[in-house]
Amino acid sequence: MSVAAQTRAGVRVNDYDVIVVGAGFSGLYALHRLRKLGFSTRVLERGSGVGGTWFWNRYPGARCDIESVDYCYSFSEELLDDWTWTERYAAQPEILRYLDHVADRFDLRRDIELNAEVESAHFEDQRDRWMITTTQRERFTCRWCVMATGNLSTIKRPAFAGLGEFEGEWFHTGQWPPEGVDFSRKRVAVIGSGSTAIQAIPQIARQADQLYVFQRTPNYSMPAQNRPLSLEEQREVVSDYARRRKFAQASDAGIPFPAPTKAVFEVTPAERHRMFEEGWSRGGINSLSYAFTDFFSNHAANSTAAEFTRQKIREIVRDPEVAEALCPYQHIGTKRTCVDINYFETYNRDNVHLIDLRREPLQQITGRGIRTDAGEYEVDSIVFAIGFDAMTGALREIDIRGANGASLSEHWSEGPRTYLGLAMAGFPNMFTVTGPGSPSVLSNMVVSIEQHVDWISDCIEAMRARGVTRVQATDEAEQDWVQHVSTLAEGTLYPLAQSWYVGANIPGKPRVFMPYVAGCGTYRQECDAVAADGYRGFALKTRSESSPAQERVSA
Ligand code: NA7
Repeated sequence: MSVAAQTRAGVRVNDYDVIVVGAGFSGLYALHRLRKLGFSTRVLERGSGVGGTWFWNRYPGARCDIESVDYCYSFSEELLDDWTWTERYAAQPEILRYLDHVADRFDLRRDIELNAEVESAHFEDQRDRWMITTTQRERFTCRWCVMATGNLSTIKRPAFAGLGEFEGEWFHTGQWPPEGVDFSRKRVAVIGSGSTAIQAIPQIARQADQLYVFQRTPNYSMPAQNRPLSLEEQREVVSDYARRRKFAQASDAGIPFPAPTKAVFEVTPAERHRMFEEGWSRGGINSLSYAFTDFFSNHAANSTAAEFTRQKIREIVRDPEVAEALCPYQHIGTKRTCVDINYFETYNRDNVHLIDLRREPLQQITGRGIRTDAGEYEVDSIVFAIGFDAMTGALREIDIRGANGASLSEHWSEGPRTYLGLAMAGFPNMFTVTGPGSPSVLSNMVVSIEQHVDWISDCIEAMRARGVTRVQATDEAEQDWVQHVSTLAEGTLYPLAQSWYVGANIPGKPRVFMPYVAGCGTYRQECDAVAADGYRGFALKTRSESSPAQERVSA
């Protein structure tokens, strides 16, 4: 199992059993699990530190929208015991500290290569191994390749006319300078009004001299009702953690709350209002959606929560014209609901100005600011909170070629195709963590990540035990899964939204609803059944069928 350095045509090649791409929540846990199973494993991470999403997204106000006590690993009781969260929703620096702590605590760093950006991954048919190359010209071979590349790790690049002429400074929230940015005495523009902007705007407003928010589509946002977490509270949670996490694993969204039992119109309007008020006071991403079974499937049911939220916005924002411009009218929840701390309240500040791009479309960036149909706004800094090429971007950025040189970009030219969100037909021995076709971004990511990493590790271990050198999803299994995911989504309101869930935010991206909507619990059962059926839907090739060359390098 040890690492052997080979020389091919004079180039040093590092051999491993497994290469994991990415050192965020997924990659760190994958390394821990695989190493424990005795696989030589190397993690390649393009950042200069571990943390993935939480390494890059350091913009002011960045925090998780799942409660800290659930947005963390459950694989180690010791880790649960020796870490405490300070707030109900941890801020980015604290989450990054947690991931750094995990890397140290489990001695992971010695197998992580930082500043190593993977450029290509090519499958070698003769040897049943992947050849991975980084932009630094390092080469690695491995039997198994685990893409722990994240769902929101490829930014949508600002493609605004005139940006090159802008004389001030500009930033993308997803690539925030580690040293931070001081906006005091500055006139700042924020472009965007998604989750990121909604977190950043209240913070920037407190610092900047003037803040101009350029909003194209208003979004629904629920109050976080964030608060400090007491030690007693956390001790209580940890004392019963196994049960709590089991509950989350069996739930739809990967959070430990009971599933709703009633449809919206099964209760009286007064009762519904009371339940929405209760949810709003409790706060969080599921403030309103937690209560009803038909929230995501019935237009009229969904509209009741949408109107409730608009009413809240009108109550909070003093200027009725600004309040109306902030009111969303699409379905609530079908584009990820935002979670905020004083977002709508921020528009009551004198130094905050909402620019409604539906009334005055953005024309271009100029040397001094931003020009819309109504005039020019002079600013010193521009913050692009314009999102990500979500779910597929990070994989498509890499030149991935599977069996017979097939390219993943071509395989996905009409939208992502996977089996279980874990594997792609024609791309043997490659696994994706929380890939398209799995609950991923519709769930508590950490719960889904642990499930995927466990499933992948168990699969690789089972393959080793059986002497399998090549495992790949069959065309048929992939086709059936793609159809299944799509049929499930069609029974909901989700595919109707102009969201990054369907790729609507990236010009030219095929419109396909990417996540699996039936929930974490059902999904886990599907994955477990596939494994129990001897990896149904995967074609396996054993060592005895391999060539002598394969024998020499097999794990
Ligand atoms: P999102 O949710 O994709 O939001 C991006 C925002 O940027 C959204 O308001 C967009 O408006 C706006 N945008 C994007 N391109 C433009 C252009 N060209 N002009 C004007 N406005 C634009 O990304 P976030 O980073 O906020 O959140 C992503 C996820 O990260 C989030 O759901 C959480 O899970 C964490 P549009 O809606 O397209 O009109």
